[in-house]
Amino acid sequence: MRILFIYPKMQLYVGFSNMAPTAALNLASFMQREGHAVRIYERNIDKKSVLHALDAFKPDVIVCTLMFARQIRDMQAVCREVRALRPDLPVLCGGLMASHFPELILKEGLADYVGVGEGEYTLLELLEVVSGQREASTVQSLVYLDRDGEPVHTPLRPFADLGDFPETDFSLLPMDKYFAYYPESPRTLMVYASKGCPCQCTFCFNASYNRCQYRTRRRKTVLREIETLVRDYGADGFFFLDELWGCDKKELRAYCDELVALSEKLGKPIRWVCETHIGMMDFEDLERMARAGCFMIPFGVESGSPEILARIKRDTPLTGSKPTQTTARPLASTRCLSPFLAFRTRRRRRSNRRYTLSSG
Ligand code: B12
Ligand code: SF4
Repeated sequence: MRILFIYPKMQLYVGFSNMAPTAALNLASFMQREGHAVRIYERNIDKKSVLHALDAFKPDVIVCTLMFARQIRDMQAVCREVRALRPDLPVLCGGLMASHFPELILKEGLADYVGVGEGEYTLLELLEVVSGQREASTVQSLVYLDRDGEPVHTPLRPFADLGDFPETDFSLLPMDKYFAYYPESPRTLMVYASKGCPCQCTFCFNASYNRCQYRTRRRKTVLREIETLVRDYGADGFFFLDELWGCDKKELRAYCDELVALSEKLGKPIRWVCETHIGMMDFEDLERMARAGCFMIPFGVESGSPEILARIKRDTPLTGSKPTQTTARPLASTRCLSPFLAFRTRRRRRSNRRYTLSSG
């Protein structure tokens, strides 16, 4: 089938640069490997109308990725246009935001089906539904409206092995439009090595979206992607999108060693940023990461108060020496940033601040 992926406008705040829609890009790469023709109509970059996208590609189906609430307005506009121009085209939707509010999308008439969570196998099966070869009720992780307009939720599917997914095909997007600027690496692009996190912080999407499962991609695939982005697209830095980079210590060490080797092979430094859990890293890890090119680690501290941390289930035991701004600083200028202090109560504010300052 011919699949037109639509990524609605992000309406980013001033200061955010455009970033590649990794979710749509990975899904499109997978569907391409499965033999479908794909194109991504990226509304943050492509200023042409949807009519142009429909005429140029002549899709059989529309797949819309909705990651954030701020994309809904644009999705409404673009879906209305698609419905008016090509009422015959099925519209399928997925992504983080759609996964959390599928009924809203369906009742607004924005899509015919909503896939919940990771889309690769759900979308593959959904294509059989829209081509009349399969009943929607047999597709896991799907939400749709029955004849009476009542939502039907099928059971969630088990997680796939990320090793079965193909290498990302970056040629599907104009990657040079997505460089993020850091003084250490002015041409930074995004990659990911794993999905999910074993922790269950109450405020985080991880428990519902990833069901607290941590899964890794094949290291070789990720490193090949990094090599392609440096060699063919001129990237000099990477932001790992993983929820919890380095959760598997063996992988952490292997990545660091292989990034050093890759940087020697390419003859240029590879700088990178990752996000992780403050309780997981010890000095040795940080040193290794800094040597391998890591220059920034935005940690979420949330609160310094043990009581609040317990209440939000953010009290995973801290091991090793606590890495903080102070301990990380001497490591080849690695920055440990963003002590996100999201949880404060008026009564506890003073003790919270005291704990936070003493632990940071
Ligand atoms: C990259 C990223 C960004 C980038 C987005 C760039 C872009 N163009 O997409 C930037 C920096 C702009 C960003 C901004 C924000 N972000 Co952000 N971001 C992420 C991050 C790190 C990665 C998302 C990603 O691409 N994952 C990789 C892809 C491959 O995984 P995936 O999403 O599961 O992909 C699958 C599904 O999307 C599905 N799918 C997609 N389309 C379809 C279609 C169909 C039909 C089907 C079946 C399936 C399907 O299939 C995909 C492939 O498997 C996540 C955390 C994370 N690690 O996921 C946070 C995250 C999504 N962000 C978050 C937040 C809060 C924000 C901000 C609101 C922060 C802020 N306060 O400003 C802003 C919002 C910006 C806006 N305008 O609305 C939260 C959302 C929380 C929630 N409950 O929804 C997250 C989860 C981080 C967190 N732990 O809190 N973010
Ligand atoms: S450690 Fe981070 S990614 Fe994991 S559940 Fe907590 S906030 Fe979410």
